[in-house]
Amino acid sequence: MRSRLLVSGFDRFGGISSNPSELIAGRLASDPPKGVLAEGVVLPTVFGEAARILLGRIETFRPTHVLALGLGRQLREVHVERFALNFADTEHGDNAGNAPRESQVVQGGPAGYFASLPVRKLVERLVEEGVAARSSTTAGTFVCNDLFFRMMHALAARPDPPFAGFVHVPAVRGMPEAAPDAPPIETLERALRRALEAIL
Ligand code: PCA
Repeated sequence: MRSRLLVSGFDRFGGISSNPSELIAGRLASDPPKGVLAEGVVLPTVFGEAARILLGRIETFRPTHVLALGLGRQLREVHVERFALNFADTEHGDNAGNAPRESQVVQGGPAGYFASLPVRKLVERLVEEGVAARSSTTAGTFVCNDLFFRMMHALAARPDPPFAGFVHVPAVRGMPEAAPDAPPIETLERALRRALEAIL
């Protein structure tokens, strides 16, 4: 069966100059790995709302694989996330002004879920493509983790769920927030396409 990839990114948040996850998601969707049918979606950086939109797209597109992307503004390398946690805590509001403190994403839900995309394989392929990358045990406690947890929680209830995971990218070259050795966006895009080719 032909793989169907749904790839998401986020809009700008918290005063950043741009969100590379939005651009990369768009480029991967319009130029997907060979033989793969892909769709992209840009999500608002809003607790709950981002997941509602992504889950709607999962319903209509019926992907075999879901890759959610976000910016980790303080990161120096790509983080392939292993766990989605049932926890939200932020000092800074999201794009709608929500700022949950020490709360559960889903009241009474499980503590967490594993990503179902092959984390180690993705990391290995990214590194082979010359991109600094590692597996990470937490996607943080802001909107990215909220999206990741809600997605995995919803998919856990389905009989034949798509493989799903979350990847944080660092600020890219040209952004004022970027580290001096930050990769150009094209490098990240190419490496992620190659990594996806290996798993789709
Ligand atoms: N990064 C934020 C939310 C949106 C994004 O791109 C995060 O890491 O939670």
